[in-house]
Amino acid sequence: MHRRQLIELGAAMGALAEATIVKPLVPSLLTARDGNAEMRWEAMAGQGYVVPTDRFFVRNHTHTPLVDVDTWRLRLFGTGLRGTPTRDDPVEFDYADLRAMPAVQTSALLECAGNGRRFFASQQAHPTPGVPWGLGAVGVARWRGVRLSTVLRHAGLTDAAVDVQPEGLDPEYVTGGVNLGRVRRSLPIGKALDDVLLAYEMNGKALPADHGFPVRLVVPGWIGISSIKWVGPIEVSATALFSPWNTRFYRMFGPGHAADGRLVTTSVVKSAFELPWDARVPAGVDVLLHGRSWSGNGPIRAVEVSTDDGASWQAADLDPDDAGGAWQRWTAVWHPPGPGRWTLRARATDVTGAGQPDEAGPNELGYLFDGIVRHPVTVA
Ligand SMILES: Nc1nc2c(c(=O)[nH]1)N[C@H]1C(S)=C(S)[C@@H](COP(=O)(O)O)O[C@H]1N2
Ligand SMILES: [Mo]
Repeated sequence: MHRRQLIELGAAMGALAEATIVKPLVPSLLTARDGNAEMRWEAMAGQGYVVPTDRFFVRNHTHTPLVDVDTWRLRLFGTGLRGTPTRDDPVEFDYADLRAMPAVQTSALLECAGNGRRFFASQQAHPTPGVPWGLGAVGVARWRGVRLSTVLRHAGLTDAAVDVQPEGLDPEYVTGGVNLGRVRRSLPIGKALDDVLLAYEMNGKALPADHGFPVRLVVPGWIGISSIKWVGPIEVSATALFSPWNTRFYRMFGPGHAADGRLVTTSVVKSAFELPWDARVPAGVDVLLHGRSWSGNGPIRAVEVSTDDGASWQAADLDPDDAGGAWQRWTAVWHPPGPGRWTLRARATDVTGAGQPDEAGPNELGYLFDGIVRHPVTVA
């Protein structure tokens, strides 16, 4: 074998050994990014309300673990539970126990806090560390599972509980030579009892390995890190709980923020066209632009589109089926003035009146990009 072939073989084997995601990363559906995978927005063209599982984004701090459901247990412990069960002697539920509890189904949106991060660099000359997502680290799925509140009550929740901290069964996260332990992030008890799900199904099937099999949290409206995958232990505490995921990461740091940063909880307003980046559209015809907008604050009230560098804006037509939903599909007609390079813009306003500024608030770790994205299109 030639040296060159050997090198290629070695690289291929390395890629296999380092594969962090189980499902196939079909290039027309997903873009690989540093061991993570981003949905291609053009892969949503002609799709329904939910994102099919084959193109749902994946964000792994390490890699997808293969959890044995027969030995898997949810293990609840801490000072917020009756009798203060300990980590070594917790209240346990197995998979069948969860399946036997009242089930609920909901369509909820999941979005990485860093979705849109690359636009801090490309549009605002402010590059940050972290996965350089475009707009595809987001998706809506149909989740089925049991309410976290139901499980907490079965486990003996007391009035003293203030924080609930689920922990993943994926490998411990090591960064900069320091082992930060298992991925975990606390939720205040108010949110935990409100609308949080312990989901065991996604889009009508058992959770896939990459999305948290056997059980994950789904925390509607809150940034993706809240929705811990492969959950095993859950600490329920009468005092506040801290981890690097609420002290060091997922906080807004930098000018305009306190020295210890501001905790990120809910997602911001965003909009995306269901088009490839640098899409090519034929000249001389009207184009029906399709897109979706969403916000962690609640439903979208209005969407506007500009095709002339923001000089004028037209109201997009909102799909009435999505009113009050996890995201909002919309369309707008565009008459391209002629061949050449054009830039499309979309901006949405949510029920709270929050909109999308020309520039997102810069922050050191590149979270919560809510700026208007300039989407290049070539008419030829
Ligand atoms: N245990 C565990 N849970 C996790 C993560 C992880 O690496 N480990 N990543 C989080 C982040 S940052 C995001 S954005 C979402 C992504 O969920 P998905 O991969 O199902 O799209 O999962 C969250 N839950
Ligand atoms: Mo994330």
